Amino acid sequence: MRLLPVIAASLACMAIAGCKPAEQPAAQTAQTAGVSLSNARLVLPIIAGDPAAAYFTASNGGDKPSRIASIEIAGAGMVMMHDTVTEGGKTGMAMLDSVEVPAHGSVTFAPGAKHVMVEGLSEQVKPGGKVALTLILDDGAKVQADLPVESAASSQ
Ligand SMILES: [Cu+2]
Repeated sequence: MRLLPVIAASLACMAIAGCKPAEQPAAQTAQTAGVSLSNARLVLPIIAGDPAAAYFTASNGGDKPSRIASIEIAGAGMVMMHDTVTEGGKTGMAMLDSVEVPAHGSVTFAPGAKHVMVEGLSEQVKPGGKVALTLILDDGAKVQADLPVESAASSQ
């Protein structure tokens, strides 16, 4: 896992080389997944044009671990999974190619921890609205949720 430097108190990372979305596996027919989403929300940036962030808890009710291979968000240009990592007193972000959701367990994406970074979001996405998020699991299954859209101020 590579540590990316934090840029000036913002979560912006578009300038960092290597900050590219993971290759997406070929989509298969949607199937019943043991993974469900809760507490999902999209938080808009304080400064227009900065990346937005999506947070949620993914729970796996199944007997086998599942793995989030990629995430799609309607109206977004680029969606990446990041972790927040502190190393040698410096905090940075690390790209996550995939994230495991343990069997009978959950994984949480939250501020200051794992998060979903969203760039190039449509200007149509406004606080109080909803935006569709799709988790794509490594077996091709998809999990969808409508995320309420919050302004950065209301989520502090
Ligand atoms: Cu990030």
